[in-house]
Amino acid sequence: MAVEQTFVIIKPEAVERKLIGEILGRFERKGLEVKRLAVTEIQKETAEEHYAHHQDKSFFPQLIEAITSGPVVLVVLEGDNAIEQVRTLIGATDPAAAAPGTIRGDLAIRLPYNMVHAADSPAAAEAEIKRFFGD
Ligand code: FUP
Repeated sequence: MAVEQTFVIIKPEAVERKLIGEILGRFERKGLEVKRLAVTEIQKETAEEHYAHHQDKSFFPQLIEAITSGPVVLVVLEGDNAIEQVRTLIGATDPAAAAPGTIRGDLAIRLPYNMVHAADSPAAAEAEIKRFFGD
């Protein structure tokens, strides 16, 4: 079992709803360690780079608008198999379909407002930590 680092964004809708503690608490209770934490706002150019793989989708403008609409929390988490563990904890992309017990299943109801982003592979985690924390 490899110790990994993964990258999470607690999105503006979660910050607005005062759910930072609820979401971080779920990761901590699972046994993951918070290694880095920052409250910031994501610039439009950074958001467009982060979601570049969706740039041709009809929901792209709405997605960029949502992630840049207010403060976010950037998080680096570390632990055994952290990338897959966090993807399991957050649940399916569409909160309407996400299982109860998951962050998206419990706290959100409609796209694009699914509360959190989490890296989905080791390559993505490394690139995203570099993009948002700059090293
Ligand atoms: P995920 O990795 O689970 O965040 O999923 P994706 O990379 O596929 O999607 C990135 C973001 O695009 C989601 F968080 C929400 C948004 N999205 C929509 O708004 N509509 C869709 O049909 C799919 C994704």
